[in-house]
Amino acid sequence: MEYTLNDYLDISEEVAAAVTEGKPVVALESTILSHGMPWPDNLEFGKKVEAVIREAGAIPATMAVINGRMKAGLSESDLELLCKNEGNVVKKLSRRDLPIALATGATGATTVTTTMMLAHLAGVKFFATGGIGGVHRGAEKTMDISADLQELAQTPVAVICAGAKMILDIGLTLEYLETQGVPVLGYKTDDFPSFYCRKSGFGVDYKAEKPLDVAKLAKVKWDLGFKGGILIGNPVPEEYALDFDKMTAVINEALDEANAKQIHGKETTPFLLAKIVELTGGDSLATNIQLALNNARVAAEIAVAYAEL
Ligand code: PSU
Ligand code: MN
Repeated sequence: MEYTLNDYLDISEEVAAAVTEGKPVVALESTILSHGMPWPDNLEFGKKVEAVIREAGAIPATMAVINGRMKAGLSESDLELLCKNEGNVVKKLSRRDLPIALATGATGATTVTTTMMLAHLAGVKFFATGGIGGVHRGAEKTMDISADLQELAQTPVAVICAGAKMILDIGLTLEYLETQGVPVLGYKTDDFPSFYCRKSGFGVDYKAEKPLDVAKLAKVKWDLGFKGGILIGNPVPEEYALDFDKMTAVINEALDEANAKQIHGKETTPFLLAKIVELTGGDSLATNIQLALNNARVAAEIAVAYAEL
C-alpha cells in the first residue's frame, strides 16, 4: 500500500514553513526532558531552550512521539506531558523502539539517535543537545555502546553537544567515531569537552573558531553526499564548569551504585544522571541546563550561517 511521510510525521506549521523556505531550524531532543532532568526544572528548561534558539535567529523544533505520531515541533501541552511523565508513560525511544512506538500508538521521548532520525525526516540539519551517548566504561564486557554513535555514522545531521558525558569512556567513544568516519570538531577548543568539564584530555579533528567554519564543513560533506553527521563539541561556559577531580569521584560513586544495583540497558544513563544530581546537591543539574542552553545558542548561530551560504 502507498504511504506518505504524513501518515507518520506531523511537522508543525512554523517548522514546515521554515524548512521549505530554507530558514535556519534547530532540532531539540526530548529524552533530556523526560529522562534527563527532574520535574519541573525540565519544563522550565524546555521552554527556555526554545527561546534561546529564537533569540539567535532560528526556529526550534523539539522532537518526540505522541500517541504513535512522530512530531517535529511541539505544542505547549505536548511539552508539559513529556516533562511531567505521569505514571512513567513516556518511553525512551532509540532506533529500534521507534517502529514499535508508531505501530502501537505509544508516547515517547527521542534520544540523540531518534532526534537525528526525525530531524532528517523533517529536513532539519542542525541539532543541539547536552551530551551524546557513547561507549560506556566496561563496554568490552557489557557491549553497552550508545546507538547515538551509529546514528552519527549514518544520518546527515550536525549535533552540537558539550562533548560526551563524563560517565562514559571518552577515549573509546572517539575511537568509535573515527572508525565510523564522523568528523569531530571542537568549538573554539582543541580538546573534546567532557560535559560537566571543559576538557577530556582527548583532542578533536578540527578546531572551529566561528559558526561559519562549521557551516562550511557541513556543506562540503553533504554537497558530496557523504553519509552521516558531524559532531561539534562546545565546552560548558567557564562559570558553570565543575571541578574535574571532584566529578571523577562523584561519577565513580554513581557507577559503583549502578553496578551494585545491576542497572543496565537504557536505564543506565538516566540512573547515572539522576544519581549525579543527588551527589552534587543539584550542582550538576544547573551545569547540565547551562551547557545545553549554550549548545542551543551555538547551534542556532551555525544554522543561521549555513542558511546564508
Ligand atoms: N544529554 C543530556 N541529558 C540526557 C541525554 C543527553 O544532557 O539525558 C540523553 C540523550 O537522549 C542521549 C541519551 O541520546 O542520553 C543516551 O542514552 P544511552 O546512553 O542509553 O544511549
Ligand atoms: Mn546504552
